[in-house]
Amino acid sequence: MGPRLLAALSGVLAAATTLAVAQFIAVLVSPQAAPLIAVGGAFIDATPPPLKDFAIATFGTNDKLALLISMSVVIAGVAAVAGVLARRRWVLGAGIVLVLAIIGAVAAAARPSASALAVVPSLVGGAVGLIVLRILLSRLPGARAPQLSEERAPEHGLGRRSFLTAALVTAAVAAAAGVGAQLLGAATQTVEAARRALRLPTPFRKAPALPAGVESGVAGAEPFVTPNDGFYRIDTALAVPQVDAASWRLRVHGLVEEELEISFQDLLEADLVESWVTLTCVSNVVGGDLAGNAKWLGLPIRELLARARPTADADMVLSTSIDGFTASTPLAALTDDRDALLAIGMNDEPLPAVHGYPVRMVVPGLYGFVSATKWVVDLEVTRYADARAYWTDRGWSERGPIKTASRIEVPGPFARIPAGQVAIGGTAWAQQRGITAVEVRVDNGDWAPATLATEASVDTWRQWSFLWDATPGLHQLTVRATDATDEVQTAERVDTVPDGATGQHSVSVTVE
Ligand SMILES: Nc1nc2c(c(=O)[nH]1)N[C@H]1C(S)=C(S)[C@@H](COP(=O)(O)O)O[C@H]1N2
Ligand SMILES: [Mo]
Repeated sequence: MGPRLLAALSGVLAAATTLAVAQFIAVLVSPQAAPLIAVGGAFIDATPPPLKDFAIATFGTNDKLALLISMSVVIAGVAAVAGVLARRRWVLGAGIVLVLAIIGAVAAAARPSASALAVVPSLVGGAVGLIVLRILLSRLPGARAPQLSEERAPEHGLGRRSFLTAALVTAAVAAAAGVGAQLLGAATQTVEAARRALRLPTPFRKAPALPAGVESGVAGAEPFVTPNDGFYRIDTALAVPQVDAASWRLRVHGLVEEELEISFQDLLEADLVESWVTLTCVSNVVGGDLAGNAKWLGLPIRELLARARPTADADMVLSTSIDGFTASTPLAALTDDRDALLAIGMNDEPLPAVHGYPVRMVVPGLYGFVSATKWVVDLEVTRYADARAYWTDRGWSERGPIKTASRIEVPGPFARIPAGQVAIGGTAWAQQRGITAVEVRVDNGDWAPATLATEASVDTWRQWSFLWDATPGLHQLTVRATDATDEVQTAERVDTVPDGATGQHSVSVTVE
């Protein structure tokens, strides 16, 4: 390797050390203050809707991992350039490192819920990075001996060996800091420990037992109840917010006769209800899997609002998460008789951290982006004319009633299946309205009725099945649903932006 390449390597090693040290300190200060997390968070907030849509469509719920990897690649590139520059002109290279550290610090300080200490991880990391870069460059073959006396230069071992040793030591230090940060992070997960220790109270009103026959029985179809660890996750939080239930408070204020504040203990002691509700994401494409069905336990939001007494001119509730995300929910959807909940339980467990522990909103009939605020800490009763939510500011709609949808789960796309009787199966949903019919079409044939599985409630999805006499050849299967308003799911293809996709789901299969 030539000295230029080694200088580039020095830059990359210095950057790795910076990030690892900053990560380690962030565990002590605040996980959200780690530079990658803070800059990534700022990036997510600034992402234009088409790019966000592309990211979700391409990487699905791995969009965060994809972002972190892309950021690391970019930083490694910039750091390599900084190393090469610093070899000839120290200030240039050092300047780049400093700018990166300052970007990290500013991003961390600008995050919602940031404390004054938020700048510390990036700044200390940057300082360590500078020192590392300086040491490595001084050991490059042919480098001028740093300061000291001229005579000592030769025995200073300014050769490949000396550089290699320093590089290995640096890599080891960076790796140790990174691993240490992980271990320390795990050891200090007091929030997760509190979550595990939490016993959910007995519901005041239990969810009705699921009727027999809610599953279509088609092998390979999605389960009717989505297990918590298989439930889709969509949010803007690069690091999952760690919220202490004991100090959690929810403020209800704005256009109300009486402001109020409740604690987690208040919720545990309230009359909680259970409800089966299917949650869906506005970013779900036709046939997509950004939907899940769970049994939620929580306090009807209508009861809180009844205590706060919204004034007559209010028409919206702006809910805010501890990480700054906001959603605008029609006041009517939170005061009518649907089970709009301030939820603490999901499928008989405390909410998992990624799904909003300790408290989130669940509102049947509305896409998550306008209703399902996780880690919720504030409800402001207001008006659509006066306030805008997170995604509305980014090109999405201010309201988001869920559109009637259906999908084919079995057979999968491009499946090869034997001729004869084949069970086709899938799920349809139209929360708040309910599904009354599902039809299947083979190629350009007539629509034929599918068999509906039993409905659990109008707020849950409904499974269906269809027995098909498959004949050899390439076939296209298409599905459409009808909701209880007699509206048949449209074939017109509409994009997810601004208020949800429409169109019918098709799969192509080969019958052999
Ligand atoms: N705090 C917070 N809550 C949020 C979001 C978010 O980005 N931040 N995303 C919303 C969106 S777009 C959806 S679809 C649902 C998804 O909930 P889940 O991740 O539990 O499935 O959460 C909603 N609540
Ligand atoms: Mo969403």
